[in-house]
Amino acid sequence: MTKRVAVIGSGPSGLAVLRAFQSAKAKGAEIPEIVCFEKQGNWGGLWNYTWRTGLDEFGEPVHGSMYRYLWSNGPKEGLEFSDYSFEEHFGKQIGSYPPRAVLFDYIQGRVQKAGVREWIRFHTTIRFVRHDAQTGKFTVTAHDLKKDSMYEEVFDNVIVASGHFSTPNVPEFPGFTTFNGRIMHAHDFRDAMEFKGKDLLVVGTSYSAEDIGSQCWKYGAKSITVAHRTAPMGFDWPSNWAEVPILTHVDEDTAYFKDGTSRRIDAIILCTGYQHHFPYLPDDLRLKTRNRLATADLYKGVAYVHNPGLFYIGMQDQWFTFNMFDAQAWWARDVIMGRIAIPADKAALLKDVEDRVAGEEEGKDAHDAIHYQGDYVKELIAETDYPSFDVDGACQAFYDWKDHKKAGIMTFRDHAYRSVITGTMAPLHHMPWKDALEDSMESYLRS
Ligand code: FAD
Ligand code: NA7
Repeated sequence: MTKRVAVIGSGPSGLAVLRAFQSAKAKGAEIPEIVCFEKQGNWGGLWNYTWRTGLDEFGEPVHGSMYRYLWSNGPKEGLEFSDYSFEEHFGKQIGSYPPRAVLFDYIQGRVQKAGVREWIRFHTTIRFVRHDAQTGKFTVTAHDLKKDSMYEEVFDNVIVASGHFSTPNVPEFPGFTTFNGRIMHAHDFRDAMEFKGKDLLVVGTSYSAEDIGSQCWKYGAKSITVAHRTAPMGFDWPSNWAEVPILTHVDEDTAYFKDGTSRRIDAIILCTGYQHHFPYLPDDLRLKTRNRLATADLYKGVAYVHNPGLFYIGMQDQWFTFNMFDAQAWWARDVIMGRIAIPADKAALLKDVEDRVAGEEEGKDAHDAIHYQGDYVKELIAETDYPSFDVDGACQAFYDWKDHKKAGIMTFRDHAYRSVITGTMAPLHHMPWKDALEDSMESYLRS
C-alpha cells in the first residue's frame, strides 16, 4: 500500500513540500500520496492577504498578519527559488523589494506550473493529530469548514507547515484598560492610512516595529514614538520619529516611559512578536521553542526528535525564507522516501540540536546569524537534489541590505542586487519607495 503523508498548511513552507514531492515524481520516482490541509480558501499562507482580523467567517482565528502596502522587507535575491527564477515567472528581471502582491504571484507561479493544487483540501482546519505507538501511524482530525463536518484519516507521516507568525504575543501595560485610543497588536494591523495625522506609539524594535512604523510615517502619521525593552533600533529616523525606553504605564491619552519622559498619543501598536502555537498537537508531538535560528527539538532543524516521523518546516527565525523552506522540504521528502536515514539513537538526535544551539550562540551579531543560517541551508541542500545555488551570494545580498538600512532606513528599498540564480542584475524601481504609495503588481512591474 502507498505511504500517505499529511501536510498542514499551504503557505510557502507547505507549498515547498508539495513541490519537492512533485519534482521527485517528475523525475520518475514513486511518491507517497500527499494530502495538504489548508484552513484558508487559498494557498500562499501569510502572503494571501486578508482584510479580516480576529475571527474569520467560520469563527477560526484569522491567520493573516500582513497588511496593505507591504513591500518585501529584505532583498528578493535572498529568497529566490533555485528551481524557478523571478525571470522565468515574470519574463524579465524585476526590482529587488517587490510588494506583497508581486511575491504572492511568484509563489503561486511555481506551484501552478507543478500542478499540485489538487493535493490541497482548502477550508479545512486540522483539529488534532495523535500518534499510535503500536502501528507507528498518525491519525489526523480535520474539520471541513464549508460542510461543517469533521473526519479522521490515517497517515504514515505528518509535516507541520502552519507557520509561526500568526498567534500574537500580547503583553499588557498598566493603564491599558482606561486608555482612550486604539490598542492593537501588529497581527491586526491592516492599513497605515488609519493613522494619518495621529501620534502613534509602537512597542518593540524588530521587523514589525520598524516596518509598521515606517508605513505609518510614509502614509502621513503625525509622529512615531518607538519604545524599546532592550535597545533602540538606532537608525537615522525622520525628524517626527523618536526612540524611547520601555513604556511603564499609560493614562487616558498619555504614555509614560522608563526614563521619566511622557508623550501624548492617539494609538498604540504592540509589535511584540509572535508565539509558536500549535493548538492541534498533543504534548508528545508539540514543538515548544523560542523564535530563534536553532529551534529546540528539531533534528537538522526539521525532524521532531521525540518522534522523527513528524516534521516541522519553517519554524526558525528567518533571514532566509522561501529557499530555506525548500531545502527543508526536499530533505524531509528524502527521509520519508527512504533516501536519507535518520539516526535510530535518540541521543544522536538530541546532540545534533545541542550542537546547532551552541553554533548559534557563538555568533555575535546579525552578520554571524546570516552566515550561520546560510551554512544551514547549504548543509541541507548538499544532502538532496534541490538545485544548488550560490548561498554565499545570497548572504552577500543580506549583508549589503543591512548596510543599506544603516545608510538610510527610508531609502534601503531603492537599491538593487544581482540574482544568485540567473546572474542578472535587478533594475532599480521606477520611483523611490517613500513616494510609491500604490502597491499593485501592475504598478510595480511597469518598467
Ligand atoms: P505561513 O505563511 O504562516 O503559512 C502557514 C499556513 O498554514 C497558512 O496558510 C495557514 O492558513 C495554515 N494553517 C495554520 N493552521 C492551520 C491548521 N490548523 N489547519 C490547516 N491549515 C493551517 N518573509 C520574507 O521572505 N520577506 C518578507 O518581506 C516577509 N515579510 C513578512 C511580514 C510579516 C508581517 C510577517 C508576519 C512575516 C513576513 N515574512 C517575510 C516571513 C514569513 O513568515 C514567510 O515569508 C512565510 O510566509 C512563512 O511561510 P510558512 O508557510 O512557514 O507560514
Ligand atoms: P520579533 O522579531 O520576534 O520581535 C519581537 C519584538 O518585540 C522584539 O523587539 C522584542 O523586544 C519585543 N517584545 C517582546 N515582548 C515584549 C514586551 N513584553 N515588552 C516590550 N517589547 C517586547 O517579531 P516581529 O513581529 O518584529 O517580526 C516577526 C516576523 O514578522 C519577521 O520575520 C518579519 O519578517 C515580519 P526584545 O528585543 O526581545 O527586547
